This record gives sequence, C-alpha cells and structure tokens, in this order.
Amino acid sequence: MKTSKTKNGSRTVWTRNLAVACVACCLIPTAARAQTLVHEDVEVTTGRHSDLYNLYREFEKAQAALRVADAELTSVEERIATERSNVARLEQAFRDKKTLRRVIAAELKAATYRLDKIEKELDGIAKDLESIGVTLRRIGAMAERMNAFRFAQEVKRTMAVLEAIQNRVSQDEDNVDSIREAIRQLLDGIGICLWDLDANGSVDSLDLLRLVAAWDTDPGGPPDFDGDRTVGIFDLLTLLANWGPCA
Ligand SMILES: [Ca+2]
Ligand SMILES: [Ca+2]
Repeated sequence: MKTSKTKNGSRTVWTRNLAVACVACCLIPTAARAQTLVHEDVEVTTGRHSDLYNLYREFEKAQAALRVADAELTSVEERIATERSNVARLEQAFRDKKTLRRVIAAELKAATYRLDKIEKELDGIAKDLESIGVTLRRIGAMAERMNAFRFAQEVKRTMAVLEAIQNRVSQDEDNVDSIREAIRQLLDGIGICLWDLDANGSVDSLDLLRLVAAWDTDPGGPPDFDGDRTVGIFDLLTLLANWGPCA
C-alpha cells in the first residue's frame, strides 16, 4: 500500500512536471528561446529565427572589423615605440656630441614625417572604432528588444573590448604628442628648426630655393611639411610663416 502510494505520488509529480514543461514550451516566446539557439549554428541554420540569425551575422562582422582595427593599432603602436627609442637614441647622440648636429636634425625631421603618417593612421582607426561602436550599440538594443539577452550580454562584452581599444588610441595619441615635444626640444637644443632645410640655423632663401626645386614631387619628408606626399603651396606658406633664424 505504502509502495503503491509512493508510485502514484511519483507518477503525479512526473505528470505535473511534464505538464509544466509543455506549458512553458508553448509560452516561452520564440525570441527568448532563440537566445540560446543563436550560438548553435546547427539550430540557427534551420532558419527558424532568421531575424536574430541575420543580426548575429552582423554582430560577427562587427567583431571581425574590431579585430582588424585591433591588429592595425598593434602595428601602429610598434612603430610608435620604435620612434620613441629612435628619438631617445638621437638625444643620446646629441649629448655625446659624436654625431653631426645636421645629421641628427635630418633624422628628427624624417621622424616627424613618420609621426604625421602615424597620426593619420590613428585618426583612421579612431573613426573605424567609432562606426563599429554605433553598429554594436544598435545590435545590442535590437537583441534586447528581441529578448535575446545572452546575445545582448555578448554584445556588451564586445563593447567593453571596443572601449579598451579606444582608450589605447587616446594613449597612443598622447604618446605621439610627447614624442613630437621631445623632437621639438631636441631641435631647439640643436638650433635647427624643421623648416631649415639646409640646417644652417635659419629659414632663408636657400631653403626657399630647395623647396622650389622639389616643387610637385614627393621627397618622402621635408619640404613636404604637411605630409600630403607632394611639395605644394601649403608647404611654401609653412616655410614663409617660419622665416628667419631658428629660435
Ligand atoms: Ca636654412
Ligand atoms: Ca605638402
């Protein structure tokens, strides 16, 4: 009798659980169930949740773009580190007085040109990150609206990664500024300024002649002062604006 009661009790519990499971199955919205399916390609490819599927594919594209930006930034950071040690080496060379001032100045000018390019690349990466951020915020909001909370959490984690990369960009920009400042101080110490092409201590007609001789070419450095790969009117105006002895 006791055994029978237990058996009956177990059956009742089992039946109730089955009923609850069936009701839950019917009541859980499709999108809510999709939140677990979205990570399982086999389930996703059934096409049962195509909106979420498409959104997730878009998310994967944004993640891929983020990885590309991260890799580009890492490569730029390596070059910034190289420029920093390069300037430190030139500072040492200046202190040792074993290297000609104009040789050091020429190297510093070339470094400035490379820093211009690095800065442009940082700008490009910052813009890419901004647009990836806009996409991620939109995907996150849509995932939440579709009750795909696990997916939305994943988007948030990716947003955190994006913000960390954006912080690195800001630090790198500060680093570039500080290297520029070190170059400026060293050039001041040497008494040669960026626009003094023949390194005679002043921006004068000799420099103007050099600039004119290089007109419309890409010298890969000064007198292409703005780094647009051609010597033109802007470079001429820059030289004229800095006319006279290097301070
Ligand atoms: Ca000069
Ligand atoms: Ca130019």
